[in-house]
Amino acid sequence: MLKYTSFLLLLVLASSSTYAARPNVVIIYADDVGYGDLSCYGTASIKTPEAERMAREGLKFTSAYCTSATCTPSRYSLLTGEYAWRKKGTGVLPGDAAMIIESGRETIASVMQRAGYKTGVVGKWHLGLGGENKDWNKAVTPGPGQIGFDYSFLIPATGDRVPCVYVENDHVVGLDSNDPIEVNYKQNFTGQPTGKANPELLTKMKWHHGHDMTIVNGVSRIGFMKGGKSALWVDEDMADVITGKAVKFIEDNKAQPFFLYFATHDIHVPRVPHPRFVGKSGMGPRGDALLEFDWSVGQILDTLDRLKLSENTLVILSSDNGPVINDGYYDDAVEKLGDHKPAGPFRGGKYSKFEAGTRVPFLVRWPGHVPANQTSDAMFSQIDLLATLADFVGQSYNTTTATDSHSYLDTLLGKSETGRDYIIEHAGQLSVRKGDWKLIPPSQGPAVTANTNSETGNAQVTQLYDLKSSPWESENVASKHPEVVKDLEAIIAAERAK
Ligand code: NG6
Ligand code: CA
Repeated sequence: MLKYTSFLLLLVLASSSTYAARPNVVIIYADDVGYGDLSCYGTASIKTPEAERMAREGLKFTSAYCTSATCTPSRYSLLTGEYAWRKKGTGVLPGDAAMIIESGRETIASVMQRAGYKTGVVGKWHLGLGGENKDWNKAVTPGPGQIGFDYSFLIPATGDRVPCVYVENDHVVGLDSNDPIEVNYKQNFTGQPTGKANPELLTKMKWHHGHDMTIVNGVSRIGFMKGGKSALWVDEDMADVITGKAVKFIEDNKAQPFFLYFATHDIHVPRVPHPRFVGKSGMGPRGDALLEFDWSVGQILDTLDRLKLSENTLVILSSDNGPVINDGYYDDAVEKLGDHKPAGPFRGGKYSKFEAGTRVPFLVRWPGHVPANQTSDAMFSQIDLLATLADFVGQSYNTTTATDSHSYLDTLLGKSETGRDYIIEHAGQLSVRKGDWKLIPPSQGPAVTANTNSETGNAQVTQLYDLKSSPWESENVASKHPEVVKDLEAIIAAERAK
């Protein structure tokens, strides 16, 4: 009997120790932070000490990519392991869109859940919520809970899109049932002021393009909403609120393996950082929002240190698309940019086919496991995070849905310098980078967008660049290397045909 009990005890001990050994995973996903925006990537115009700390204590990638030059498709691809461009309806979504990831579909979260992790998402969602016609006053489902998240605290779409409320575990936070909330993306509600009709009510900043509809907290947004006054967010407090929720998720789950997807609002528009960051960067609200982002990163790292979880937590920091200066508000971003180069040495930015559209900061920290203070030039794509993290936690994954995801675990952990063979970059259409070659097939549309004044990479001709000699994609050598053009065109065609 004694023997049997000690055998049982041994079993319990054995299983609990494997459980405790499973490292936590945190993805910090910035919004619109460019390759050159963090001081660890070389800018001298701004100091981002917490991201620097991540680079010092971990691995910095120089050739890591999000999948698309805008948010929704990048986030869709990140979570599902399928390129968003394979699927209709995965462009930048309005704030009342239905959820675009099917309920029950495998995601990074559900893989981690299957591995016994507690899973949470905090921050910007922008993947649609609920169905087509939803009542925001009731449970809004489907949501993160249907694709593998145990906990969610969301900005439903973006900071510049209504509804301007948080949604926690399917419910709008702080809603008063006597003041129901209504959302409409087609027409305004009678008597509601808008940024267009009532510019005198815009106390924080004026809109430059778009963003001329419902006014919340002195800022006009995209879309119309009415009611829900007690639930409206205060932009200045947003980083504090969501960072607080992310920290709490870590604290609540410190005794078990957890996966946290922490998607900041910073540094997307509207850039309305907390007063303690205002004026601190000398670059106006965009720079101040960067400092606020960096502060959020520090809060996560500090929490892991304080709870003695750092050695047992893999932290990944990246961004959903490249940088943009004027994204629709008069917020001094253009005027106060100075010498700062948000895209670093690369051309373009958010919305662009050029490198800066999708080449983003990518830092990996896992003290004692991932080499500290190292740089990796391996090509890595966020599309591979699903397969790579599945590998990390010893799970198989659904290769019929996560069709584009492949494990590069050794690359992610800095054990190998070999990354992807090629990177597919998506901005309206597909471009490809293989080795030092970058191909942008001919495309219609303006070379520079009128509103954001950013370079799109559109050209009527085929563009081929040698990124080694021309990182800024200025010298088109397509006519000199027809065989390279053919090879790269074939890669795109084969990817499309998959
Ligand atoms: C654009 C918005 C831009 C931003 C972007 C989405 C206008 C004119 N511009 O349509 O301000 O919200 O969508 O950004 O409305 S993203 O990072 O979420 O992809
Ligand atoms: Ca974005």
